[in-house]
Parts: sequence; C-alpha cells; structure tokens
Amino acid sequence: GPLPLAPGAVVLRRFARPYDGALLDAVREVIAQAPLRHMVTPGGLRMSVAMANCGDLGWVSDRTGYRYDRLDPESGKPWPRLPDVFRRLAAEAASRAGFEGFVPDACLVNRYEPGTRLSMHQDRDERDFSQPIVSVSLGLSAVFLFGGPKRSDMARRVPLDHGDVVVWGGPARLHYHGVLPLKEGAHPFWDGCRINLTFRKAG
Ligand code: MD3
Ligand code: FE
Repeated sequence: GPLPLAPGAVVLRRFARPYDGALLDAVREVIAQAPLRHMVTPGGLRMSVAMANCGDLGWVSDRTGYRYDRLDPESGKPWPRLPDVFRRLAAEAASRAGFEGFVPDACLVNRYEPGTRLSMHQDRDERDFSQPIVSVSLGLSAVFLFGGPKRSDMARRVPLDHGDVVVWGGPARLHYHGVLPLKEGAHPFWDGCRINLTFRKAG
C-alpha cells in the first residue's frame, strides 16, 4: 500500500504502470506540439534537463526569472491541453495520498538523458502550497535526493523507477530536492532516457 517517505510524502510504487502505454502516446502528442527544450536559468546557465509543458499554465525559466505562463514562449501559443490520462492519473494518485479533488492546471514534462542532473531546489512558484505536487517517473531509474526545509539539511537518496508515483504535500511540499546524474541504461519505455511528469495546481 501507500508508503510514507516522510510526513506529507507518499510513494505509490509502480502505480502508473497500468497506464504506461497511454502515457507514452500522450507524452508524444504533447511534445509534438510543444517540443522539449533546454531552458536557461536566470543566471544564464543552460539546464541539462529538457522540458515541455501541457495544461493551462507552463513553468518557464529564462534570463528574467522563473514563472508560470499561459503561452509557450517558443511558439507564442497556449500549451497543449492536459491529456485525459494525465488528469485521471494525477487525481487518482492524489486521492490515494489523502488529497481529494486534485485538479492540476500545469504539467511539466522533464526528460533526462544519461548525465543529466537536477540540482537541489524548492518548488515555490505555485500560488497555494497547501496543494500537493504529483510526480510520475517513467523509463530509466533515477536516484532522487529528498532533503529538508533548509538547503543544508541532509538529503536522503530515494530510487525512483518506472511507474513510481510520489505525492508531495503537507510539510514535504517545500522540501529541497534534486536528482543525481542519470546513469546509462536501457528501458523499453523511452530509448535511453528518463521521463518525469510533475502535476501542479499552479494558479
Ligand atoms: C518534493 N522534478 O520538476 S520529481 C521538478 O525527477 C522536479 O524531474 C524532479 O523536481 C524530476 O521541480 C523530481 C519529484 C518532486 C517534484 C516536486 C517536489 C519532488 C518534490 C516538490 C516538493 C518536494
Ligand atoms: Fe522540483
């Protein structure tokens, strides 16, 4: 059953596996309309994670800062709509973790190639921190770093494998977290990559 990683953080091992075929089709459909791209941090560094969004709002980073935007800055058009399988999976996972009625308005699609990492950060660009974030790991396994409320807090290493879903709410919502550099490997879901979906109520 649901495994609490820490107060507010619930791991649902392999929860997304029954949906992985539909998720693959949906990810392909989204990135056909909003291609994966390497955003630039406000400090001018190219992120090693390639990103795209779907839903009413998309997370973007550029030299001016981080924000949620209704439009894809690459196309000037709204982000693709949230696929039904995304919406259903996110709501079902949130409900298992005790968050009834979770209606995400943003989904960030992250692609990790071997060597890609995500440095320790907090997710603070959303309006209401009482809303959880639901993350779905697909393809190659990664080692996730789960820290505390302060950057200097010790981080735990948590392997996240294909189909694992984590609901980050309550006190865990503002904890620092990151991903170690992805190791080379093979996985049938996506050639040589890890795909992570994060569902948020941003607006
Ligand atoms: C813990 N993504 O997109 S998912 C991100 O694997 C992000 O792509 C990572 O961190 C990835 O911001 C981690 C797990 C995750 C997502 C959001 C969190 C963990 C979190 C928010 C608060 C605490
Ligand atoms: Fe994050």
